Amino acid sequence: MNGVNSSSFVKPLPLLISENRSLVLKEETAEILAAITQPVVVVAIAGKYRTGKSYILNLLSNLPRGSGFELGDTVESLTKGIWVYALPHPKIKDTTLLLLDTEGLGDVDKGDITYDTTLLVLTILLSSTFILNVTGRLDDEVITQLGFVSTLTKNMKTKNTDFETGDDFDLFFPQLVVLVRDFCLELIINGQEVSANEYFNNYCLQIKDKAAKNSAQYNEPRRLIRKYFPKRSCVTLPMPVCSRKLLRKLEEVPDSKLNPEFLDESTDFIKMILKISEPKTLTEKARVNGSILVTLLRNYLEQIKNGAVPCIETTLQSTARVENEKLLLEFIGVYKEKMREVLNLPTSLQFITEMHQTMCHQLTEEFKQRIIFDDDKNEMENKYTKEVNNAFNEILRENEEASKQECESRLRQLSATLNKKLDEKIYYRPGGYNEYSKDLHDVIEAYNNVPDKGVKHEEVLCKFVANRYREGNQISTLDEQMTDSEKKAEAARIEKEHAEQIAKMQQEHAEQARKAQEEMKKTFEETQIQLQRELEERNKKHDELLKILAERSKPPPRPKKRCVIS
Ligand SMILES: Nc1nc2c(ncn2[C@@H]2O[C@H](COP(=O)(O)OP(=O)(O)O)[C@@H](O)[C@H]2O)c(=O)[nH]1
Ligand SMILES: [Mg+2]
Repeated sequence: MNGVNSSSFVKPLPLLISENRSLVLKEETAEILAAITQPVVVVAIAGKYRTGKSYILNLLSNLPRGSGFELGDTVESLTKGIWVYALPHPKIKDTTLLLLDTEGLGDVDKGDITYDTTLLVLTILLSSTFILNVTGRLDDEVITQLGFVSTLTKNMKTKNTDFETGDDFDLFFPQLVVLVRDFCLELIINGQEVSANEYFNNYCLQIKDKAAKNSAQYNEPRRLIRKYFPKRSCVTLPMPVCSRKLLRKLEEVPDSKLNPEFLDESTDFIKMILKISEPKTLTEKARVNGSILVTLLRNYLEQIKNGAVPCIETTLQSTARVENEKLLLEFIGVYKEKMREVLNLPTSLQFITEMHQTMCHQLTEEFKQRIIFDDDKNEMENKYTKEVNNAFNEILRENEEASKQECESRLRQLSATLNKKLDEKIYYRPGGYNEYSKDLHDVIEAYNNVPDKGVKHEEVLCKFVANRYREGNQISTLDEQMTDSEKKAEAARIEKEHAEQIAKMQQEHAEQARKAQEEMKKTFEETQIQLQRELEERNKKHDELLKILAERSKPPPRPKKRCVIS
């Protein structure tokens, strides 16, 4: 997660504006700033009005001339409150450089010490590098301008107690860069030419001997500057141009017409600021991003609005709470998004579990790293685990629902023919239950062969089958009832047929008997006739024979002169 950078910033935007002598957060800008999830390096500039603060920030912003922070070429300050511009850090990867331009201290229009101090306190608390822009000489005037540090213990506190010593301000403070503009003197200590840094640290901030006159008053701001800003440096810049006329239109002056020394030294200054400015942190570990910065600012403003002295500890705690909650939401969001990317629901429980473990492995460590503050760490980690589990369970539920939908839809498709047959009452007939059972079995088999139905495939099938139970029962009962009466009708039919057959056979038998009798009678009669005839024939023959015999038994007639047979 490289985070969102500064791409929404095309020009500097007002972050805090003054309304009725109080500072009001510009929500539109806060929203854009809060979207920056990259770590931020915050470079802020403060100092008197019209001392070239906006001009130098524009050099840092690298924006085209005329499109950066607006320059005030009249006495009236143009920078009301705090303005902000964000750009990708030119040297540190995946980091955003935030430039904060503050309203001039000692603005004639707003000669209000409380207002100036509030602005300074907020700028110091928000920045990682705080540039104090001064003009002219590197002398007591600079210390006077840094004199606000003496009032800081009254205007901010680190712990939520009534007594503030400022002992640990340095832990939360940015590094200090004193930038002296229009500087034209030589810096000499004990006859030796020294750098601005050396001069500032060894001369301007020198602590006087306690015995010296007014030493306590002299030493106090110096002691506090040394204490609160252990990391500090001082740079001088010469006049950019000589002519007053050109000074007023400095942004329109091309580089070629700028004082070459100014050009070189301002370029070195920009390089040095980019080099020494570190990403803003809340604690050793917790890096500030745009979102955290806005939350910090909101918290500080809330306390100031309620008339309280801004407390770093309270602010950090509530900021941590708010930011950790945001972080939690962000990570849960990423977890859900990534899970949805890899999962094509419905899918197997095993695959979801494997993906869940992979995601947890990838995200949890990063989450733990990004939790702000150790105090909250265990609680946040537990909350994170709980939320990830909730998200996991939600995905499981979604998977179950997707599987249910898929399985039901499949079953609906597959049982369309069966349902049609049911509508057309095709199964309501003897033997219909067998056909119904076969069709249902085919549906189930086809359903079982459908791949990737997910975790609910059995449950949906069981429900489907259970829902079919009543209808199957109805078909089965009807089938049985219809089959019973059918069987009885069949038996009666067979019995009747049998009886008819028997009757028919008896009839045939009788007919045959009758015919046989008739035949016998006929044969008998014919035989009788035949016999009669034969008898008559025989009698006739007998008679004839008798006649013959009788004839023969008559004595033969006496032969007449004929030969006699002997
Ligand atoms: N003398 C002087 N004037 C400058 C310098 N830089 C910018 N200016 C001019 O001072 C005026 C105010 O500049 P600006 O950056 O708006 O000052 P700011 O009010 O501190 O932000 C403008 O007319 C600039 O052209 C500088 O280094 N020296
Ligand atoms: Mg300005």
